[in-house]
Amino acid sequence: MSRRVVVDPITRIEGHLRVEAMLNDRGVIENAMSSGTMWRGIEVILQGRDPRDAWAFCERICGVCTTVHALASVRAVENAIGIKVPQNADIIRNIMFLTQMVQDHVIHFYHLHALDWVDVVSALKATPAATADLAQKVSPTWHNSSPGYFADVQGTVKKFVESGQLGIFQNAYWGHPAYKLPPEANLMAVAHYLEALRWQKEIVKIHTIFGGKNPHPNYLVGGMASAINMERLNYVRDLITDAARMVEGMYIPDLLAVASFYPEWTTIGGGLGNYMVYGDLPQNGIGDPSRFRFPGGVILNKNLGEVLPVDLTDQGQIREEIAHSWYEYPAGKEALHPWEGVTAPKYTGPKPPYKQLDENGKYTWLKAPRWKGNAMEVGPLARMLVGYASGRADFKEVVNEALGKLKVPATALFSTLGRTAARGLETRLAVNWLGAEFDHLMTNLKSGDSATADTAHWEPSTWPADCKGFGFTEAPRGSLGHWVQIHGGKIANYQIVVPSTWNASPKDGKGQHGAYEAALMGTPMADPLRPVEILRTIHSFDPCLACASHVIGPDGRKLSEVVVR
Ligand code: NFE
Ligand code: MG
Repeated sequence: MSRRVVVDPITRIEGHLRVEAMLNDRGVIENAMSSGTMWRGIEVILQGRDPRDAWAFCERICGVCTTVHALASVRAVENAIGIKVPQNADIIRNIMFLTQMVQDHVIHFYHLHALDWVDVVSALKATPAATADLAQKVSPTWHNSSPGYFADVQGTVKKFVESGQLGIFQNAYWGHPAYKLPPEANLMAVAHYLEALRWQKEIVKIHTIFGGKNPHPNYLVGGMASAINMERLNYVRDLITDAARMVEGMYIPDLLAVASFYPEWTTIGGGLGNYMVYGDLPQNGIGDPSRFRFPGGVILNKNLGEVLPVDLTDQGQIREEIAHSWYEYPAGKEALHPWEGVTAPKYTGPKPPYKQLDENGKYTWLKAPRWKGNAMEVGPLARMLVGYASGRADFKEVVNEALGKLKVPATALFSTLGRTAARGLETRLAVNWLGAEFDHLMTNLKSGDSATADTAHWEPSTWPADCKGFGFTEAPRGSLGHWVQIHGGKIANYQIVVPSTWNASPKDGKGQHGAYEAALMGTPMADPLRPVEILRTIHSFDPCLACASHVIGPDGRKLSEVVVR
């Protein structure tokens, strides 16, 4: 008789995710379901609108990956119409992209994921002087490391805990035996949690300088509309310098220090072993993938010896299935390429509040995207593996250095901890590239090239009557694609396939699980009433269900529930 653990909603993510895990007699997860519990329908809202406005609607799918849908959207429309943007537009978009990636990954590590590994309450037992010794050893270049500094942080945490109002730290599993850090490491991590919180509001000023605001900066079909001057550009340079110092001085040392206490998590949570990357960060236009900083490709069955090509326009490659999703397709259709995609919601689940979903029926608002019929994992781990397997020296250097420091083999990457480490390693690449993109922009401006947009095709009268296009990017959580069909100057169909839809997808028609579900299977759970193991693996993907199902919330859902039957 198996037991079912239900976590709904999973917190410290974006959006509304429910996980049901079935445990065997030994307390090991033997089956799992990932369910997106709400729906909004941005794809439906876009029909009939002006394609030049699509980015502004799409961008508001999510406040976390706050730029990526706008980027994919303008690229899709430009691809359909046949617009080639000036090089400075690509560079500014790359700067926006990298700013988003660095901010999002740091927030994920400290504010969404760290508390799965760091026990805040244990930090009260730390000796500030010993914490200072540890901090000076772990992150010798980081400035805040005195005993007085850590005593102050500890005092702040103490006030929190003694007030009995833990606020955002409420409802965690403090004291759970799965927490392995000594009190000093916990105190150091809590201090850096607070520092990262202050830092992340600074770095996004880069978005406000090039895009007018954050969240949801402005984009433009044809390029970028950025009013920039020298004083602002100098400020951007300072913000990039600070970001690099923070990533190298604090984030990466903390990541490696925390990881060293959890070696068992290099063998848990690997899941599918199939990885997909569309690629991004053009150096010679979006039409030349050979010059992307993030190379695209597919790895199947953990085979790093072969990287297969991905084609978003090949109707046999990317297709969405709905065998276990609350949607309907036209009669006889089981899998549709996004250009033929249909978004017709049909809820057939139980009336909420419900105790459990049926794994043999439909159980989620997410479709199941597949690549040549295979379930795929997308995101930082996929990107690091594809870069590594493609033989790229920059990827190999950061991966090999981390494996060496942690004294683990490359196979350790296929795991929950590998996923979390990959996110940090790509942040090292990203912050470095951010500086390089900025330097490139400055070189162009100094040489007199200040064009940031091509508006020759702004008027719909210059467009083909019927056209279709695709746009893509590598969002923080993975490969993102938008597909648009334009008839008579208006959007006839718009389909979005999002990173978290790939990762959080349900089973497909063949019964193949999505990445979250596959990664949970085989995980031993110490205490099903406090399912920290489920949180560790699910958080390692950094879920965003707002993106995945383009959703909002109905009334009356409980804020937190763990049911064990
Ligand atoms: Ni809303 Fe997003 C990212 C996109 S979802 S966070 O990154 O696209 O996976
Ligand atoms: Mg979609």
